[in-house]
Amino acid sequence: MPTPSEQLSTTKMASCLELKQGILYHMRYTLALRAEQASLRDWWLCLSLAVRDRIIDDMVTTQTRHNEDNVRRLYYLSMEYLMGRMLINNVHNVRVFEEAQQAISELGLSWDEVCDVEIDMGLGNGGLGRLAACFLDSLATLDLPAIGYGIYYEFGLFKQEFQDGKQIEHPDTWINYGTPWELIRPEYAQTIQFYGRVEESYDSFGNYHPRWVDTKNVLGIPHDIPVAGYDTKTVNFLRLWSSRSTEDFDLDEFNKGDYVEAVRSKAIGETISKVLYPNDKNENGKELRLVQQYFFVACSLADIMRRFERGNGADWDKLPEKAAIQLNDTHPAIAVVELMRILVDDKRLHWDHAWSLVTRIFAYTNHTLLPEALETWSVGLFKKVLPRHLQLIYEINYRFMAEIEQRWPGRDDIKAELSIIEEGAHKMVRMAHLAVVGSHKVNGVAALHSELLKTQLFARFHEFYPDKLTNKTNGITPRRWLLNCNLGLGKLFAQYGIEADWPKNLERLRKLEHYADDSDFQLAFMAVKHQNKERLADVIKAECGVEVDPNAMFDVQIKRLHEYKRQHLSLLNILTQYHRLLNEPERDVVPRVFIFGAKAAPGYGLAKTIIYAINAVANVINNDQRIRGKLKVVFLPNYRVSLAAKIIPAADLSEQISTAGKEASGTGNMKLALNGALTIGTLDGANVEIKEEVGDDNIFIFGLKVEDVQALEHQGYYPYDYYHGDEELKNALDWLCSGYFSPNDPHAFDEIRSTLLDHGDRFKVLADYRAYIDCQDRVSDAYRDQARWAKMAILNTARMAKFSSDRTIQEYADEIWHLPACPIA
Ligand code: 4GP
Repeated sequence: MPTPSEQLSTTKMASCLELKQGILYHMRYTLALRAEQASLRDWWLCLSLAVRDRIIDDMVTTQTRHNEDNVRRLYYLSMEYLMGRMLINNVHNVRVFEEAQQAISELGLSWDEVCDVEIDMGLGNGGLGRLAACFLDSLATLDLPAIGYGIYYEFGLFKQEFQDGKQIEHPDTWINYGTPWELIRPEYAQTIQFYGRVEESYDSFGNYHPRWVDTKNVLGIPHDIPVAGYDTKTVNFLRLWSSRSTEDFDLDEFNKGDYVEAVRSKAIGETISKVLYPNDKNENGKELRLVQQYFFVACSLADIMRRFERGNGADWDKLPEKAAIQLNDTHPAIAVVELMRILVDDKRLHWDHAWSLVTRIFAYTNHTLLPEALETWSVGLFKKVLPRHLQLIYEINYRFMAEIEQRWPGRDDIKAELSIIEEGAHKMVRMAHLAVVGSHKVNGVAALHSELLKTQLFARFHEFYPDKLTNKTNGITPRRWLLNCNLGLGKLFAQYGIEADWPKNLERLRKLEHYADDSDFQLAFMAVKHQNKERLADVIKAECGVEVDPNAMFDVQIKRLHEYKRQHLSLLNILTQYHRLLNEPERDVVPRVFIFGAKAAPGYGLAKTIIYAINAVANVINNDQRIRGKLKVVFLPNYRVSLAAKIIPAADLSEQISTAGKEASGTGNMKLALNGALTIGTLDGANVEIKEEVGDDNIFIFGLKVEDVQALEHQGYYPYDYYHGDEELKNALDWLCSGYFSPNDPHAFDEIRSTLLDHGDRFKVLADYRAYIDCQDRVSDAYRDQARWAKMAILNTARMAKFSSDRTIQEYADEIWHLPACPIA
C-alpha cells in the first residue's frame, strides 16, 4: 500500500515541500519558536500563514489589474458575514489540500486536530450572514471584481452553552489573539462624523450649503480578509471596519488634568465595532445599532469614492459605470442618503443630477416578510445621531410624494402607505421604503418569496415601479458545502467518473442520475453517509455525552431558533413517537436520532424555553431503558458554520418545516439536500424550488400552503379545535406541560402551551401537526426500504445544480449589476 506521499504527483510533492518550508519559516520568523515548543494553535497559525502567502501573491496581481484597468466593481454592503473557518476553505480554493495534509502529517501532526483549532469567524447571525459569505466565494470564483464591506466586530455571535438544559451566552472572543487572515490597512482609515447639528450657510452666490458641525468623530480602520476564488487566480477581499477614537485621548480633558476621563472618551470611540447584535430578525430602536450602520456605511462609501476619484477624477457621470452597490437587507440602507450627502453637500452636484446617479447604483435584497423584522428608526433618534441625513430623507421623501401625487392625485392614503416617514404619534423612518425608492432593483431570495413581495409587502410599490421587483433565488457554495465538508463523497464522484471540475460546475453531478438505480453505487453512496454518521456520532458523544447508533436515521433540524421555523412542531412529533413506543414497546419503528442545532436570540424568551424543553425531553428519552435506544434526541451546543460542516454530511433527513409564507428562502435546505439528505418540508421558501428540481417522489411535502394559511387567518383560526380534535396532539402538549419532563420546574414550559393555545398560535403549529405526523410515518416507511432511500438521496445530490451560489451570483451579475468578469492571467 503506497503511503500518501507516494500518491502525490511530483508537482504536488514540490508544492508540499514548499508549504512545509513556509510553515517552518513562520514558526521561526513570525512566532520566534522552535518546533518542539509549538502548540497545536502555533502549527495552525503557521500553516495558515504559509497558505496566506500564496494567496497574497494572487491578491496583489488581482488588485493591480482591477485598479490599472479601472474596472467596474460590485460593492456588497452587509452588516453580517458568517465566514466560519478560513483555513479549510482556502487550502481547497487554492488547490493545495492534499499537499497541506501531507505537510502536516510529515510534521507528525493530525490534520483534523490542527484544523479544529481555528475559531470560526462568526460575524453574523444566520441566513443572511452566511449567504453573504457564500456570495463572496462565488464572486471570486467567477472572476468578478468585488469588494465586501462590513464591520470588524470584536465579539461575534455569542458562544452558546447549556446549563441544566438552558441556553447560557458567553462572549465570542474570536479575535483575542489576532487572526492570520487579516491585513490591517491604516493608510485607508476614514474619519466619520456623528451627532452635532446642521448650520445654515450660503456661499458667495447666495446658494444654500448646509454644514454639519460640532460633530463627534471616530476613525474607521480597514481589516482586509482576502477571498480566494476556487481554482482561479482572482483574489478579492472583504474589508471590515473597526472603530477607533480619532485622538489618542481628549486633549482638553487631559489639559484639565483629568487623565482617566481623557482615556475613557477614547474607549467610547471603540465601542461602535465591539459587538454584533445577536438577533437574526433585527432589533429596532437601539442607538448603538444605528451608529454601527452609519459607521460602516460611511467608511465604505468614503472608500468607494476615494477609489473612484483615483481612477476617474471628478467625472461623476461615470460613477454608476464604475460602481454597483448591493444592500444586504435594509441594514445598510442609509447608504442611499450618505451618497446623496456626499454628492450634494461635498461635491456640490445638483439634486436631480445626484439622485439620478444614486438610483442607478444601488440595489436592495429583502430577506424577510416578517413585519417585526422591518427596520424603522424614530425620527427623534435620527435627528440626534444624523441630523443632516434626516433633512436629506425629508427632501427625498418630499420629491417622492410629489411623484405619487402625480400618479394618484389626491390619494393621501397611498401617500401614507408609501411614505418613507411613517406619520403618527411617534414618527418613524421606514428603512425598507428608503431602500426601495433609492434602488433600481429590489429582489426577494426565492421565487415564492419574491412573489409575496410583489403581491403583499411591496404590492403598491410594485404598481408604481413595475420593473423594480425581481427574484434571485439563493444559493450555497459547493466548495464549502460539499468539497470541504464531505471528502468521502468527493472521492466517490471521482471513482464514478464525475468530471473533477464539479465544484465550479455543479451540473456535472447530474451524471449521478445514471447510477441512482445501480445497487453498487447505492451501497457506496450509503457507505459514505455511514462514515459521516460515525464521525458525527463521535462529536455527539464528546459534546452531549450521548451514544447514538449510526444505523439509526439521523433526523436534523439546524437553523436559528424561531417560532416560525417551528422547532416546537418537531418536539411535538418526538413526544408523539415516544408516547407511541411506550404504549406499544414491540412496535416496529425505524430508530431515529433527532439532532438539533440552534441559537436563540438572548432576549427571545420563548425561543430559549423551546431549547430548554427539547433538552429536558431529550434527557428523559435518552435515559429511558424501556425504549432500548430506538429514539435519541440531542441538541448540539454552539451551532456555527464549522459544526454545520460536520452535521450536514451525516444527515439523512432535513427538517424544513416553517409556516408557509414565512421562510424567505432557507439555505440549510439546499446544503442538506446537496449532501444527500431528504427533505421533509412545507411548501415554503426555496423548498418549492427544491421540489421542482428533485421531483415529487424525492421529497416529503406536507401541510398548509401559503393560500391555506391565509384562508385560515381570514376565516378565523381556533387552535383549540385542533387540540380537542386530535388525541395524540392533546396528549403530546399536555404531557410536555405536565411537569413530567421538568419535575423541579413544573411550569417551565407553560409559555409554549399558552402561545399555541391561548395566544392564537401565530405560526399554525397545531394546524400542521397531523399532516406532519403522517408525513413522518411516510418518511419512516421510505427509510425501511434502504435501496429506495439511497436512490432518492442520490437523486437529491444529482439535482442540486440550480442551488449553487455561482448560478445565483451569475444572475445578479447579468441582470442587476451588469458586471463583466475579469479573469486574471
Ligand atoms: C434569512 C431568511 O430567514 C432565510 O429564509 C434566507 O434564506 C436568508 O435570510 C438568506 O436570504 N433572513 C435573515 C434575517 O437572516 O436576518 O432576516
